[in-house]
Amino acid sequence: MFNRLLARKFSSFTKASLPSLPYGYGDLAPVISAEIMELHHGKHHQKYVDQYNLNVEKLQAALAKGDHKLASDTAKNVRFNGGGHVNHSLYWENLAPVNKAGGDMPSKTSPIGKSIIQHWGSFDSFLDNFNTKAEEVQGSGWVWLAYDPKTKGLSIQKTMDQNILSGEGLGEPLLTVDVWEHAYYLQYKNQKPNYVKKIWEIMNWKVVEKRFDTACQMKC
Ligand code: MN3
Repeated sequence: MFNRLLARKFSSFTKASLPSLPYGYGDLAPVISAEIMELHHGKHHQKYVDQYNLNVEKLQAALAKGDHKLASDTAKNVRFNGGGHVNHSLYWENLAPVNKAGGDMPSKTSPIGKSIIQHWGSFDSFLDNFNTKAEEVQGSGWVWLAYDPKTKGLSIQKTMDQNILSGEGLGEPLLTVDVWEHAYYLQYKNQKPNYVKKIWEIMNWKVVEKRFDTACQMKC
């Protein structure tokens, strides 16, 4: 009886679901084509969600059975697919169509604007440093503008595969760019630098500012 109750309690988890986008698949064109968006959100992100949910259930079953080898193997899949879901959700949210404030840079006197200028001297210098960091990602990964609550500092970071920023101890995410090939290859082929340069035209800085305010709890 107790075991059954425990199993029921343990197996109730809130499944991940694919977030709907605040814009249409074609609305980020010409920076990101509708074809890429449809595949990236509808197929790739959906698969991370499905595999995460499936592997959490497998992990629960393995733990209930006391199969620790299977639990350990399955936990890797939970981590990878859960990271894929979290990272893509952040990425969609920090993009916006050009006619909906996409690409509008923050004011130089806003908290995030001041902080960027303090760290990199100018917005252009920040963008150069970010684009260079994206080039340094060999294989699949993500590039981030990160906030470290301990030092109150901004930094540009990269994570590999679907590792999440805070999980790597690299701070809180303010902005992310997916640099897996599936994010750009259909349109930009092998020209990853062109994709990263263009993405600033659809960056939603309002969301970045909101994340910054939340991360530093207005003590910037
Ligand atoms: Mn992706």
